[in-house]
Amino acid sequence: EASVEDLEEALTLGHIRLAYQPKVRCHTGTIVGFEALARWHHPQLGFIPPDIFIPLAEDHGLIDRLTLQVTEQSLDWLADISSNDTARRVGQHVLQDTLLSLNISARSLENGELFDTILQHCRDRGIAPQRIVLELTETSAMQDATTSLDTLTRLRLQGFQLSIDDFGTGYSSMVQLVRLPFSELKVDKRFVMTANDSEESRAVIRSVVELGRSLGLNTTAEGVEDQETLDYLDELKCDLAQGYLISRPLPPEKVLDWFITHE
Ligand code: G
Ligand code: G
Ligand code: NA
Ligand code: MN
Repeated sequence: EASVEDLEEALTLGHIRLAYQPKVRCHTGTIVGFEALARWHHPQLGFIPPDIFIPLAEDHGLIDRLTLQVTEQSLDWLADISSNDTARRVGQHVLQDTLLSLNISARSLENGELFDTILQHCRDRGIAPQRIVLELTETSAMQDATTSLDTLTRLRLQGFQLSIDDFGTGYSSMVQLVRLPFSELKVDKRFVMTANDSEESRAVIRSVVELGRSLGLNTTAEGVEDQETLDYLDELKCDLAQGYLISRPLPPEKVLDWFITHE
């Protein structure tokens, strides 16, 4: 069991690393962006999953520190893969426009200063905030829609893109969805992973894609594990896909190899 002291130590020693999972267009397979996912390998305890340490960080006031570390690390990485140097190595410039998705805890939305810092980190690296997608889970985005509205509107005005993660598992009303300034809906992977076998899952996916289209939002399906599901999503005109079929979350040193093989 990892304790909060272990986590503090990991933050101090820089032991929280990142994996990057590609997001592609359903129809063409072209790369659109990467989602940064936090990883913690404890020297003695081994791999500790984010489902364990993210709630630990949230419950002990460490989440903003973690979010900042994740942000700085991934912005450094994004600047690196966006460089002319990298473009020369992979023979093209597409990576200069790729998006970076970051998972943001509901807790952190209460901290306006955190996002001023994140914006400054973008500026320091010459990265347009338009390339940064902040993912909030459906439940956290809708939790306190009136207070979130101010923060979210401000983030949107600063240029950040906003995404609702795990969509379909919470209880958003149409009114909330229309009012909050989101640019993307991510269909929860539990529906996508069961699409082949469950008519109910397919019904949920169809409705979310349709809803996204009506509201002018991008729809992304996460948890795409096989070609049949990807074909189905393409048929529905779902915009983007993410999942093991395309790629598992990759350590930074493997991303360029993946990209070269994939293109
Ligand atoms: O990487 P994995 O698929 O196991 O992620 C499990 C959960 O942890 C997901 O809900 C994911 O959103 C969350 N998660 C991963 N990295 C981060 C992070 O940097 N910040 C927050 N808040 N959540 C994260
Ligand atoms: O809550 P969030 O959407 O951020 O969670 C992302 C999590 O989903 C990550 O932990 C990632 O490892 C996992 N994931 C991504 N693609 C797939 C997939 O195709 N299948 C499964 N089972 N998990 C996936
Ligand atoms: Na996510
Ligand atoms: Mn999700």
